[in-house]
Amino acid sequence: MKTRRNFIKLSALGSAAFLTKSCFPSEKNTPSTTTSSKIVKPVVISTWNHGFQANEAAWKVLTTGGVSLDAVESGVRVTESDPNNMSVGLGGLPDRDGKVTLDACIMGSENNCGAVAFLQDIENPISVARKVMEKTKHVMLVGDGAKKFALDNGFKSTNLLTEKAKKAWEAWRIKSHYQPIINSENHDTIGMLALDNEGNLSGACTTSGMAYKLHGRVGDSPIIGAGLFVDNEVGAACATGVGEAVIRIAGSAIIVELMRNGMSPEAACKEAIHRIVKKHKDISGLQVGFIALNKNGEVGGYSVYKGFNYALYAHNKNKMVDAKHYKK
Ligand code: SD4
Repeated sequence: MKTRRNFIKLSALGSAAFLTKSCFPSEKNTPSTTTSSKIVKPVVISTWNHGFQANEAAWKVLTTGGVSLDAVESGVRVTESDPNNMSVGLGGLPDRDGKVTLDACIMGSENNCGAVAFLQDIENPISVARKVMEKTKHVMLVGDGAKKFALDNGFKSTNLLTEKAKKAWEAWRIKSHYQPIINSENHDTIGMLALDNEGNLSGACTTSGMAYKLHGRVGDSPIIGAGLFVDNEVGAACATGVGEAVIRIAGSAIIVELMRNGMSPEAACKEAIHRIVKKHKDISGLQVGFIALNKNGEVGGYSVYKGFNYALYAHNKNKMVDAKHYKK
């Protein structure tokens, strides 16, 4: 049943000048001015090629009566547990000291959120983040404290440094050039957003962070408002790329605010990318990508450089979409 409160919220979204009609972003680089009256749900969207497989797991939850929070957790756990993925969870590239340190956060439709950062030896940080959210009064635990909390809550200690990642680190150490490369070949952070059949939004974001980062460095991915933000009245957004640039503009929170003020998901992501570009004198190597999903089930993405893509599952179809970008 459509409550009055929901109706007001959706009317406000529907009358916004920038909303696109289809769940799939328009091919043109400009936001459509068509208003939308039809809500698309469920929808799940996630970053990079690895999102495709993660979406499958999330979709299963969403189409068997599950809620968006369970969907995003199940979805990104697939990527975390994949030893061949070298930027998330097990098999992630280590920091410059050879330690795999993980960052993750999760946010639900009731402003509920949890996060872990600089967590070692735990394969599924997203589930630890969810436990922080559900079992403590805190939002974020880091380092040894996060690990102790995980072990106390039944998580197993696992060596996350695979032979492949160790070899890559050893090869990097020969020159030790700190040049993190973020592109589609690296398959980077997974950020996932979902809208369930009840119309509720959730998001999850998880990463091993920048390869060969300084020991102790934490990026945007576990920071609510930077790597991920969800406001169930409006929409959700998440980020991938150079975390420092995302933190500096409170990227995901800004995108949700822009959507609240009437922008389409794609236009809001584009504006946030332009803000990053404007604030940096030199954007060489500065890849950042955002994805966003609003209450109507409309999505969008945008990046600084060409090469960022996302997986979109809607209308019973999972597909890869190349994001629009600022620069080739
Ligand atoms: C970080 N944002 O640690 C992450 C890395 C990433 O695509 O997303 N790479 O800064």
